[in-house]
Amino acid sequence: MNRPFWKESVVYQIYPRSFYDSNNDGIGDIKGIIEKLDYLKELGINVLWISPLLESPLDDNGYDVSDYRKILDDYGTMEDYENLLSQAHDRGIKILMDLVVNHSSNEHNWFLESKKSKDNPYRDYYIWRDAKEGAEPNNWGSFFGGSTWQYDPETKMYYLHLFTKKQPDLNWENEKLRYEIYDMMKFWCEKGVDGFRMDVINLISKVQSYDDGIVHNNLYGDGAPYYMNGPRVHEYLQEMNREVLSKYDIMTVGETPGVTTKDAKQYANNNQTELNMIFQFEHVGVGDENLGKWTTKRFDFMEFKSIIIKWQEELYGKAWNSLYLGNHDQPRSVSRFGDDSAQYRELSAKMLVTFNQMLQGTPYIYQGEELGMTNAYFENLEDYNDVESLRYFKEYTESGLISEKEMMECLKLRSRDNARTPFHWDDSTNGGFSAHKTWIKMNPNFTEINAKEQLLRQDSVFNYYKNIIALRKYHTVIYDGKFVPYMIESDKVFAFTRETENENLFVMCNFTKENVEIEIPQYYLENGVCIISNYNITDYTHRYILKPYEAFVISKN
Ligand code: ISL
Ligand code: CA
Repeated sequence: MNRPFWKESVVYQIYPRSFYDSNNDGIGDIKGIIEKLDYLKELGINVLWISPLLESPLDDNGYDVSDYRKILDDYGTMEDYENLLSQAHDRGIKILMDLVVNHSSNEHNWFLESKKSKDNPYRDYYIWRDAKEGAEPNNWGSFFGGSTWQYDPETKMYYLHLFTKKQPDLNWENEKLRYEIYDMMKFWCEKGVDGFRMDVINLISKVQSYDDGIVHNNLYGDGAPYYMNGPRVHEYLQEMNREVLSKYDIMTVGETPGVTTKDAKQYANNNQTELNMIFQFEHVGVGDENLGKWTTKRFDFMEFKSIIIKWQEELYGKAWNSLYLGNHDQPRSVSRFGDDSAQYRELSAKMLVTFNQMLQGTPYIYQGEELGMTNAYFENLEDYNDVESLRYFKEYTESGLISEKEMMECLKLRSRDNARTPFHWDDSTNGGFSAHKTWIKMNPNFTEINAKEQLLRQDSVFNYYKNIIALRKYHTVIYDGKFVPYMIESDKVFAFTRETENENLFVMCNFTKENVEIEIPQYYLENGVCIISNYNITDYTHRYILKPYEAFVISKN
């Protein structure tokens, strides 16, 4: 059967600042990625998504681009990037670029021009509004705290920024702007990139009335109904598809907070008029409360389970899922969904990847996840770097919504910095990442958790990841088998089967540290073969006691 490469791939996400520092300035770089391509090849992944490498003042670590055609000096040169493309391609690895076009940096030339005067040719590249009764045009709160509007004294108007004030939103209503973006995308496609991960691409179309939003947490109004999956977003993506995407053999994944399965079926429709797939957020938002993600509550397993089942069932045959448990915006997956204690860290990391990779869709691995890297759990506010953590700490503690002590606990569990500390290559200085003081503090546990040790050890998390990735080559049921949930009522295990005419899989994952009694269907016991198990067990019985965080997969032909 002829399948597009993006359905058959396992994607690995690199956060370049923290991957590998080749010139010892404390910052990861492109040459560092090139040096580690063989490591990635060994793991078995075949697509890399690299977080932004472009020119940026780094207000949001590169998600604020000031030149869409220039590599940031910290990371290297255009020549380095071209070299990375060819070296990766030589190894059969494709590269996705992170496309950040809902907003640019306020230091982008377009914005510098736009703010000069009301009749500047670039004025309409951004979203400018007059004050309303002497204040912000509406009550919307930004993703990173504060208002979404910033007053600019030069022309006495406000500009919209859904993220920080250094990330003004681009005005997609303007056709000229849209075609500049398409040209820029073609520039990168011609260079040889194999696709795009599109940052918050479902926010690009705004309801033009700019009405106030409902106030949920007593500080700002919720603008989401006016900018999430807005009125023209599908029109814009179809235009982008016609003008750029359809002209190349590339892969696209849209980052789309706040989407439902219905939205997904439009964005990632089988006719492929928009994107190949999207990242949905429901399962990583489980348990969010009135202060959003800033809570210390453990995720609710039953809710998590029903969300995953819904996405698996509703997209089957209609659109393609992307499968992830972590990325640079989320805590470490083993800390959030597993158990990062010394006793269960490796077992639960292996259980989680069994779960994630046996679902239907394209799996994503976030750097370090394949070692079972854990949250950094920084104790001091000074150790945090991320603009989101710092701004919310200030806003929520100063307004009295939460105490400083409680907010520190929330940061330890949910700050994006947990996943942004440098990769652990070995147990030497700074985990072998760099000989220089690192741009963000190291997670001190690199002495126990590092790639060098795990590559050598047969039963490491790394080798388990390698095995599970390799399974996809031999068991095509992993791509296209129908997902059928099993033991739906259990609040401890996540179990399901994957079914095709030629082969069926029985997948069992214990999400707790308790023993759990289960029944394995006779069908899978007669001539079934265990293809992976995190306890290395090969023999199963009808009545079976699962051990803590146990996971296994039985294949039946
Ligand atoms: O990180 C989040 C929750 O903690 C999300 O709200 C996040 O801001 C949202 O998913 C959008 O993320 C993307 O765009 C942001 C950037 O900061 C993120 O790193 C990026 O993944 C703005 O460009
Ligand atoms: Ca460097």
